[in-house]
Amino acid sequence: EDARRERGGGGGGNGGGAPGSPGPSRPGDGTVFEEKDGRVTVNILFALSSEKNAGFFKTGKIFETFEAKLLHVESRVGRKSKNCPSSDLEFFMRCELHCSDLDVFINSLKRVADDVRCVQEEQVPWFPRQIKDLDRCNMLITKFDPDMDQEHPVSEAARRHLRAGLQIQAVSVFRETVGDPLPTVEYTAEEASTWRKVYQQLRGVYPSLACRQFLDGLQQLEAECGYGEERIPQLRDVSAFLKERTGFQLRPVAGLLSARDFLASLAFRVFQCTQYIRHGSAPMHSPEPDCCHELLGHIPMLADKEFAQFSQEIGLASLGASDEDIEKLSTLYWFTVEFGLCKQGGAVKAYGAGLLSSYGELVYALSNEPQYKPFDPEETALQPYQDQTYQPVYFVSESFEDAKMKLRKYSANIKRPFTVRYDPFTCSVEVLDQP
Ligand code: HBI
Ligand code: NLE
Ligand code: FE
Repeated sequence: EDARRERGGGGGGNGGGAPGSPGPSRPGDGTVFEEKDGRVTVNILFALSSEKNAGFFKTGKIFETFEAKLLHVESRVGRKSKNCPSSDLEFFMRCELHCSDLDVFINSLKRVADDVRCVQEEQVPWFPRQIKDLDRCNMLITKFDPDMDQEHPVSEAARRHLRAGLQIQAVSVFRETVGDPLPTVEYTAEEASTWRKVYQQLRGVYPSLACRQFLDGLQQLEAECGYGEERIPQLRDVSAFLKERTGFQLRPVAGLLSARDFLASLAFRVFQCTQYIRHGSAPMHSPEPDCCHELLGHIPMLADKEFAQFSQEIGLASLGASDEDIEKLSTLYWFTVEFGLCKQGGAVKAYGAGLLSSYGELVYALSNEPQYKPFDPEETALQPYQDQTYQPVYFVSESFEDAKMKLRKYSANIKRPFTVRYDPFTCSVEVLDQP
């Protein structure tokens, strides 16, 4: 809960920590909003250490003295930051007061509280800068209730998995470097049989329907990573395999993440994977991701260098983007990484993971029945999409190279007050402020 609020997104106050770190800010820098009659609205953040907790009442006195009208108050357990090593509680207050009082008001607060700052109304949403920050973005959106959804039966494993979800998320992405490997799962005989059905049926149509890069990846996985109908590959082995090919690594996740969180991890070449398997009664299509979808749909593609880079670039474009831009990038992701088609040797082939893991939709998508449009980010980003059944329209790319160049051009036009650059040596993003 704390981590959520830390991020400042959605409802209520703002938790600070915008890119370029606002630091102590002054009136006139966009943090203060002039209202009528010389009164202004300010967002103020301050911290109180445990020793100074009595200070809270002193701050109250200051608000009273300046006749500051409180509009919103939040408190939370503080981060132990450099600025304020012993901060125990942080307060966020939005208030209205007379603009001529502002300087004195802030200075008075500084006498009784630590780390006093005005924070901007419209902040850039928080985003991860380093791979380890991904631990702070894992908002699960459980779009379905495993006990309630009659239309889409969910396997027992999925149920267990969802319940254990938060525990899984608590595990650090650093587990591999600190020698704590990804969890392995013991699948039941019934689950193994679901995998076998899915594998056999899809494997039969891949040679004619899947793109070349996918077939190459799958072949390598079969030769080197234990892929086959016999058993469900473990994320641990697959992650190690991918890391060597394209630097992508896997992270277990308990279900659907918010689009913002999901896309952010791609910026670091981290792919969030579910580990449970779909219900045995519906092997040919699952509306939610499951391990068949991740292992068969995504992994072979992520072993391709060009495609890996395409995926990472969507992720980089999403960092700190507005909700509206996230929605568009998410739609682009949907119609490319999940449901994309591409031209190859005079034919159209599938490269989208949602197709490559669903026998039903794979055959349908290439049946000439649905509508086909050329991939054009500006247009594709606005196409409404379907996440419960087959897509009514698919977008066809000329090649990954072409899709990547088009996406780059599109991303360059996304309005952000900074640019990001990925540093592969430190696996972190550098944030460059624009003038
Ligand atoms: N979360 N775990 C998981 N897997 C996905 O494929 C996924 C997600 N959250 C959001 C999402 N996909 C879509 O919104 C994409 O279009 C980003
Ligand atoms: N429909 C896909 C499948 O059945 O594997 C999963 C899509 C997940 C977005
Ligand atoms: Fe997917």
